[in-house]
This record gives sequence, C-alpha cells and structure tokens, in this order.
Amino acid sequence: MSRPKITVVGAGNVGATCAHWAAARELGDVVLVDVVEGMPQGKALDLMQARPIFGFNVEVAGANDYQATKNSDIVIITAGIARKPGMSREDLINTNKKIVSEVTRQVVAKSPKAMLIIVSNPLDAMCYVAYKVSGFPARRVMGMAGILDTARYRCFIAMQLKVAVDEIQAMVLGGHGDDMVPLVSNTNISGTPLTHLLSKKKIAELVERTRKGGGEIVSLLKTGSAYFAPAAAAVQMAEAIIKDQKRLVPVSAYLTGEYGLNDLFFGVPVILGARGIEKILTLKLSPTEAAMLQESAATVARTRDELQM
Ligand code: TXD
Repeated sequence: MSRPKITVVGAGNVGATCAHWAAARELGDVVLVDVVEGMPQGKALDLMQARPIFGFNVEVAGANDYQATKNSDIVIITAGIARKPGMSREDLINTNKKIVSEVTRQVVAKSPKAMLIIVSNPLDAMCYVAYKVSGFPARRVMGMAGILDTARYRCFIAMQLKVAVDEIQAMVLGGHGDDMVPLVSNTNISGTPLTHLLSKKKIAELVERTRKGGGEIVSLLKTGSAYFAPAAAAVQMAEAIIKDQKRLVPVSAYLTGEYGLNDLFFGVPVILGARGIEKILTLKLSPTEAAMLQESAATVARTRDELQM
C-alpha cells in the first residue's frame, strides 16, 4: 500500500507551512510546486532534514513542473499573490484568476482523481475558477476559509474568557471577506451559550475583530498575509479527507439551491470525508444571521460575476 500523496502548489508562506504541518503529522508524501526555480526544492530538502529530529517518516519533494505530482490524492492550491496593507482580497482577482486557472489545468492533467483544496484569494471566486477549469464534480473542489475564520473567532473568545480554546464551539459561515458571519447564536463554551458569559457589546467587538482578522495580521506583517493558521486549516481539511473523519466544518462549497443560493462557492457547514464534501448542512439561523448571510452572498456573487466565466 502506498502512502497518500499531497501536492501543494505555491511554496510561499502558506504553501511551505502546509507542507510542514502535513509532513509533521505524517499525512502522506508531500510534493511542493512553485514557479521560482530552486525554491520548492530547497524548502523540501530542508523539511526532509527535519525528519530525523522530530522523527516523521514521509517524503517531501520540490519541483517546478507537475511530473512529480502525478496521481496526487489531495492538491492544495496556494499559488498567487497575497494582500499588502490597504488591499482587499478582491483586489487580487485578475492576477490570481490567471494563476489559479493555469495551475488547475496542469494539476488535473496529472491527477484526475484528486481532491482540490483552494486557498488563493479572493477565496470563493478562486474556488469557482478551479471548479470550472477542472471540470471535477463539486464534491471534489472546496475552499479553505471557514475553518480559519472560525479558529480566529474561537481564539479571540478564549483569550477574552481565559479558557482553553478547545472548549469553544463555534462556526463562521459566509464569504471569506469582511462581511463573513460568525454564528453567535450557535457559539457555546462547553455547552454554555456565549451570550450567558459576555455582554452584547463585548461579543460585537469579538465578531468585528474576527471579521477583520486577516487584515489585522496584514497590517502587522506589512509584507504579506497570515500563514500559520491558514496552513493549519488547509491541512485539517486534507486530514479529514485522508482519514475519512466525517468532520463537520465550514468550507467554501459549490451551492445549488442551499441557503437559497445558486452557482456560487460560499462558506457553509459540510461533512468532510473520503468522498470530499459528502453533505452540505442547512442550519437554522436567526433572522439577523440569515440576513447577514445573504448580504455576504451578494458580495461573493459580485466577485464571481467579475470573473466572467
Ligand atoms: O483564508 C484563506 N483562504 C487565505 C488565503 C489565508 C491566507 C492566504 N490566502 C491567500 O493565499 C493569499 O491571499 C494568496 O492569494 C495565497 C498565498 O498566500 P501566501 O502568503 O502563501 O503568498 P506567497 O508567500 O506570496 O506565496 C505564493 C507563492 C509564491 O511562492 C509564488 O512564487 C507562487 O505562489 N506562484 C506560483 N506557483 C506555482 N504556479 C504559479 N503559476 C505561481 N504563481 C505564483
């Protein structure tokens, strides 16, 4: 039996960190691909040399073409440009549309059965690009955003309440933009509703910080965007598929009528397992949350229309 094969396209901050988490967790062999000559090979070799220290036994290879990616089980696409201070995710659309189209074409030619996990921004639109270009069934194309946005939300709540992060149950839905929707009504701390523990004003502040969570890091870094938590989130998706975990997590999925939305990639709760997106769940939302979700969907639909595909 061979090990699962995970390709990561784009060996920059997020891509290299995905390779790091995936290899350290021994999810499978990893291939890092980038257009910059020598860089993916150098990072792969460096990771290979970390193996004797932490004792993980998987192969990591770097390449500038797709030969080594043949028959990948999972492909994580992080190729593209990242935001600089003052830029919105939507500002990246034209450059990243070209990059994600080209990368998808090359990936699917070598790995026709792979699951595609898209990371490049603007996220929901780039999922649409990969879906259209790949011709894959919708259950095999998905975007990483909701797990990250939820992790940020859970992290801010834990910091505020000074409790362990894994006691916080929550979900952030919607597009991966500043109008994403943290579901306050569903948030609980080991069963106790968040609304019993914090004032409305405090909760509103945490929600706002979550929505601007990516931007906060962009302004601190000044030369790029977040990558540790984004990579952890993408690798959790890969792990759920490889281990058939049936995780209930928010991911950007192709909708055909769910939540009243059509022909749109959008952050919704799904069951993630060996068949990819095995089910999309329709949650009962408060009227305010439902309205916020529709507002976020309108933004995502505008960006999709700009793609003209
Ligand atoms: O929540 C989310 N989905 C995100 C998305 C969280 C964090 C980052 N997010 C987006 O991922 C970000 O806005 C960017 O669009 C991507 C990648 O972010 P990263 O921080 O990793 O950017 P880098 O460090 O600039 O790396 C991008 C790499 C870089 O090494 C380029 O040389 C490479 O992509 N690149 C390519 N690789 C292969 N093929 C092609 N065509 C290509 N073009 C660029």
